[in-house]
Amino acid sequence: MPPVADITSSAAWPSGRVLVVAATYEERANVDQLIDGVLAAAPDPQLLIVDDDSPDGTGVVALDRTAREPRLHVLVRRGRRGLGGAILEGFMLAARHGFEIVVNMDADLSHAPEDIPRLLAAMHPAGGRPADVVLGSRRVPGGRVVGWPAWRHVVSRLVGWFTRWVVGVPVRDASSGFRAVRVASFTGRPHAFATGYTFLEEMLWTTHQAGGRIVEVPITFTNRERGSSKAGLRESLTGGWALLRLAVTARLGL
Ligand SMILES: Nc1nc2c(ncn2[C@@H]2O[C@H](COP(=O)(O)OP(=O)(O)OP(=O)(O)O)[C@@H](O)[C@H]2O)c(=O)[nH]1
Ligand SMILES: [Mg+2]
Repeated sequence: MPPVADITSSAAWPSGRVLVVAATYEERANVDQLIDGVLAAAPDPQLLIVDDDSPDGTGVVALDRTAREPRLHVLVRRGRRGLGGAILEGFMLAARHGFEIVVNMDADLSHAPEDIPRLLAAMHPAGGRPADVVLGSRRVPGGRVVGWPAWRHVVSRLVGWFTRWVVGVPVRDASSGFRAVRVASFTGRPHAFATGYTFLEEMLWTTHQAGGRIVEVPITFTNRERGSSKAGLRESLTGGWALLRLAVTARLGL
């Protein structure tokens, strides 16, 4: 059978500097509020939704809105799944359309769109060296998580500890999916990234390896109120395995 074709929004992309990329899978209950929030947070950034053909119609809802929102773009990937792969394709589109910075965020409103200007401002600290990645961090002073059960804190801290001390990425919240990234510093490097959640840690590791500057700014992460988590047991196991493989690569150069 021939592969099914992707669906992309048809409107032309205005030229721009910042592209917000949000991967979605079954986020119908959140996607409208996400679009409203991102477009209202600042006048310039454009928004790309990368949906993996969600059965609940998230992609259709987003595509529908592109007719009225020139700053909104949608890619519905068909025949493939995975958070990392979706974000990576977002980066590639950003590079192709000449954007300088990608802001990556979750679509379930755990990341506040109002924080986007603060992340962008930290890319260019006054008098300091520009950053390659600004990480919205829950684990620096002022950062916090609202609404998680205790076990989520434990797992998240274990992943953070492992990435910092075993893989060797000098940040406190490597699994945060809220980050501003200089597109050229990322797409210019060779990579074979994990297609799942471990993409997030791996991308920081390659940045650090290449001598890139990673800055953490505090954010409040609010547990999702609508829709269901995709970070279930299966994703946790494949993610854990991918993280172990990353540690072996980082430590032994294999
Ligand atoms: N395109 C795409 N997006 C995904 C996929 N898996 C998860 N996402 C999106 O990635 C973001 C993070 O996923 P979540 O399910 O919120 O994972 P989490 O934040 O670790 O866990 P919860 O907040 O508890 O749900 C959300 O915007 C999801 O819709 C996927 O396979 N493809
Ligand atoms: Mg979430």
